Amino acid sequence: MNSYIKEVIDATAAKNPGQPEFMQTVTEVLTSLEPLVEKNEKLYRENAILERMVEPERQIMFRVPWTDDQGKPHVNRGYRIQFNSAIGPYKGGLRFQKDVNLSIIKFLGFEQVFKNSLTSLPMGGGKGGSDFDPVGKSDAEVMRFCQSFMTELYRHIGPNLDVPAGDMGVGGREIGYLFGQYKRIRNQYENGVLTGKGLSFGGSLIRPEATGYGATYFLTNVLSYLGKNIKGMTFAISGFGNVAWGATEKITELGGKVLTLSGPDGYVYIPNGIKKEEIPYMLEMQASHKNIVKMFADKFGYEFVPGKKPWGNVKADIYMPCARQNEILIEDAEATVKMGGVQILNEVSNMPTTNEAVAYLQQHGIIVCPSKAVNAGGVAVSGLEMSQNSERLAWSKEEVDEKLKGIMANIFKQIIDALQAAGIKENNFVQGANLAGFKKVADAMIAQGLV
Ligand code: 2IT
Repeated sequence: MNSYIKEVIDATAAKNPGQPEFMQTVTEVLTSLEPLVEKNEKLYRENAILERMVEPERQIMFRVPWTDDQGKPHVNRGYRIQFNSAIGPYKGGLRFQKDVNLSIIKFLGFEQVFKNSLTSLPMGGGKGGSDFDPVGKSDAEVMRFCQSFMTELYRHIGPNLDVPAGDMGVGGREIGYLFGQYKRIRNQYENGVLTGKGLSFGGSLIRPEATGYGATYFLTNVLSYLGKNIKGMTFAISGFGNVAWGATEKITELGGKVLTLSGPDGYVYIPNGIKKEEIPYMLEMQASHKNIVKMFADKFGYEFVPGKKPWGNVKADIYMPCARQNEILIEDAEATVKMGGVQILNEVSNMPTTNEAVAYLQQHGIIVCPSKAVNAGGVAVSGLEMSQNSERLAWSKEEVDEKLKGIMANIFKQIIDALQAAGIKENNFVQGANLAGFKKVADAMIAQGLV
């Protein structure tokens, strides 16, 4: 390994003990940058590019007190990591989930920097959230939590400073409550401060669908590059949330067959592929906030496999994890290869695959499309929402969708170009995405001096 890369990985590990997810992505990204760092080592060292790339510009952690419907007090921890603003204001979602910790928010923030760069829109990288568990909470409890969270967060964000959005556990309902409190405290109608808003107050058409649609558009670019077609291809999808829903809709529309959905409780097996009319039920399951996928199997009479994930258990042409980080472990990768039949892993959730599992799948001829590129459609349409808010105009569904398609095609092109520039012959899209996303941010940082 290049000595500069090794030094920075080692120093980052020493400085950030107890942050396994953050170290996982730092190791994955930095290691893959070898061709670029070899070529530019002197320049990058003089500008402390790698050292600055792994150190967030600002890290905010705060107390979030709130009371439940019985009047009992609770205290959660809030986070906002403002990772890199070289190419635009910090931009990235908020995750409300019980396991959230500093390592998870930092891994998400670090990945967001490169993902946002790949969209070609002027957005820096940030991420935030809380260990608040939305499962089983009433609307009123969620509202009080969001108001308390924003009462601290408002002073750190703004349309030209930092623009949060949703992620796991944060959807239209939460963004509405967060925006209401921000507007009240600031006494200004700055709707560009958050994206993923409702249509009546500055939200963009296609934003709810954008991550899943974009992931499917990305895949269609990959498939045509490989001389293949999505029609008739089979898919195993995990999750049943917003991202899985958008992907399922678009895949089904384009003639693909979605064979599975999953939840924390297990997976549903749909032998002939989900039917168009069954897809809207995914939204009802989400709105119930129960977080169980068995509801789908019960409703439509499909087989439910408790406590398992589809990986290595279900044969499908394409795997599309849409649930959470590290859901495909080395044992899942081994089972997948042993079972055979899987051609492409199209990662939709952020970092769904461990570094070891990615390497194993690639070694065994499975093409891995990295989440940084595949799921960038979500934040890309957030960027388009910011544009519409600045213009004080709203674009049509067709206009946003066309722009999203163009952005996803352009991301794939950047990956191919980066691999060519580095003289890499194999279809290592993981490396290509890192090289392309990183280079633009590094160039901007060098131009702006040591800040
Ligand atoms: O992971 C992601 O890119 C998101 N959760 C969306 C971020 C955004 O600002 O729309």
